[in-house]
Amino acid sequence: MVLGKLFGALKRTRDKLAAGLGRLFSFGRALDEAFLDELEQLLYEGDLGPVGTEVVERLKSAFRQRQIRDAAAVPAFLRQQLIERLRGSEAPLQHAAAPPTVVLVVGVNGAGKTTSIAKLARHLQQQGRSVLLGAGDTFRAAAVEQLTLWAERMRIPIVKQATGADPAAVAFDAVAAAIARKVDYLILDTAGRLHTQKNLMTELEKIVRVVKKQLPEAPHETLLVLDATTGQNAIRQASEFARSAPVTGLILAKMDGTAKGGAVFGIRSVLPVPVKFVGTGEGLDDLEPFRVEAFVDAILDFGARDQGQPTPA
Ligand SMILES: Nc1nc2c(ncn2[C@@H]2O[C@H](COP(=O)(O)OP(=O)(O)O)[C@@H](O)[C@H]2O)c(=O)[nH]1
Ligand SMILES: [Mg+2]
Repeated sequence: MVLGKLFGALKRTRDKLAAGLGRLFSFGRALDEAFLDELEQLLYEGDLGPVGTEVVERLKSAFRQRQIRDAAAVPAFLRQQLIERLRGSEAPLQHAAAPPTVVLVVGVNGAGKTTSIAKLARHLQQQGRSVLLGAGDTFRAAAVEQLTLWAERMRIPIVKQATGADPAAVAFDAVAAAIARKVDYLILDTAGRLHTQKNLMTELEKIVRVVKKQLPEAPHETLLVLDATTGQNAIRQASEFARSAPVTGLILAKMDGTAKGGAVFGIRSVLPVPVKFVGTGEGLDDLEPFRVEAFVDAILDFGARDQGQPTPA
């Protein structure tokens, strides 16, 4: 497997786990309850949360049933378990039966929405798709400018109104323009005032209603952008958004520079939708489709990894 940007981006998450895992696996220690308790603690500290505990519970029962007898078999077992936990979390971006495909992007302020939209537009553009952007974050003056700058850089058209305009009106205009211009994708930015504020959710609902007036099947994707550096906070946001918006996928921004990449497991346990993309930096090309195996391999480093044996069936 090619070690891409994701592997580089997850260095801090991997390093945090690796120090402990390396210690645990490097002395030829016997596999016993103490070993497994230590492993559980390590996974917990690596922000794997309850999933770490569940996986170690599985491991403990495999150990008690003598399916696993020595420490060398643990890495492969763990890897397989973590991959299993993320089953179903890899999926391509949906597209409409007939263009345009409407992608609504939601999330709290600062999560990385606007930057991720620019990256996603670039990604689609590179696949030969035409893209239109809708500047639906009309609350912050800088937000429309920020998206406009990205659009200009990529020579992508943008539909916008003045700061303070009704975001639903922007969405309506953007959908009309997407249909008229026959673009493949319309990506709609939104404001991200705190998700706990009921009016934000009311506003998102209004945007969706307005979009449906012209395209009943749209939005084809509602992507929630979460800031991976916030760990537990991202998990909380995921569960709150899950309750109020029909989120169909996730973008995990800022996976670079965080040691909390393991939060993916916690996020997926409260909001089991696919992780469509991972943000690995601030540049236009710093977006990667999520790959489960590559992700697990990027966070696990046992030092003595090559001792791993095939997982028992
Ligand atoms: N390192 C890093 N920074 C990011 C990433 N995505 C976004 N950012 C930064 O996070 C900050 C907030 O992003 P922005 O897109 O404005 O968030 P928004 O308020 O949700 O629209 C900006 O400084 C971005 O450059 C990422 O994947 N990696
Ligand atoms: Mg923004």
